Amino acid sequence: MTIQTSPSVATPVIPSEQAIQTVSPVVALGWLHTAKFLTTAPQLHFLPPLEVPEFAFVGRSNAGKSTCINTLTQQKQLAFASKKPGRTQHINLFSLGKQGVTDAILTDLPGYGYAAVPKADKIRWQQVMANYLVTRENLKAIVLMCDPRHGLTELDEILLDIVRPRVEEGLKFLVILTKADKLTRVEQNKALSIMKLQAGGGEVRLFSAPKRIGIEDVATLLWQWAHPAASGVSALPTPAAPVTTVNDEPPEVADDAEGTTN
Ligand SMILES: Nc1nc2c(ncn2[C@@H]2O[C@H](COP(=O)(O)OP(=O)(O)OP(=O)(O)O)[C@@H](O)[C@H]2O)c(=O)[nH]1
Ligand SMILES: [Mg+2]
Repeated sequence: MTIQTSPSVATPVIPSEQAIQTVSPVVALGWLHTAKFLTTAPQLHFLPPLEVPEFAFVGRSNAGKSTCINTLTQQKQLAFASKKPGRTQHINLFSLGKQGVTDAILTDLPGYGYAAVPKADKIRWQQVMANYLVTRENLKAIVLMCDPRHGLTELDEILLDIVRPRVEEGLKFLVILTKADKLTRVEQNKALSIMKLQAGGGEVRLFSAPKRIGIEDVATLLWQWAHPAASGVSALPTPAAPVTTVNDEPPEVADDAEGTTN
């Protein structure tokens, strides 16, 4: 599979350093708990243009994206999590904000790499996702969910190539190593060290929904990214040119199903 992007036409804008606001995990989790379903769309152009920071949860099918959103928001069934890979099939937006004032968005994206999806659907979806990641103007951060037992897959690497120009321009990047409960402490530390090397300066966190590992840490990070200290600089990095061609209680957490391939 090859994914080509047209050359960037946007002038790179390097945001100046923004002071990091400190926040207690309780406040960050309280903020995430305000999450409400906003809308769902099969394609990018059906999404409403928004101005608040948006956090996109991406990754291999079955990696745990929907479960992570449910865990962070402490809502059992906000995002549709399932043992069967491929259950999230639309772009689903959830709004966050106290007193009914939306100040950020969580986006649950369909996973990739599920072998049973017909090839035409895979290609269509890859195009939708690439366009979303490259052109969504209010995208503030990419949260890449990765099962450390599998590491980065070929499709994860392609995704990283697609978003690299935007990350270089200031888009935040977080790798969440999911299902950390499946690893021993030694394996967790090893996975963390390896991913820190691969993440190229992005943040990396261990996470487990049933063992509640990493929840406060990830919640705090997302809150900080959504609320950079006022500095007169836009919180949102500049999007690049669109992709032109594509070929080719805590929520209940069941043990994960397999069935995905690259
Ligand atoms: N042991 C364990 N299982 C998890 C964890 N997170 C998710 N799972 C399980 O992994 C499976 C897939 O979870 P989902 O959240 O639906 O995964 P997804 O990435 O949204 O999958 P798609 O929508 O297909 O892309 C489910 O059976 C979850 O219960 C975790 O932290 N630990
Ligand atoms: Mg899902």
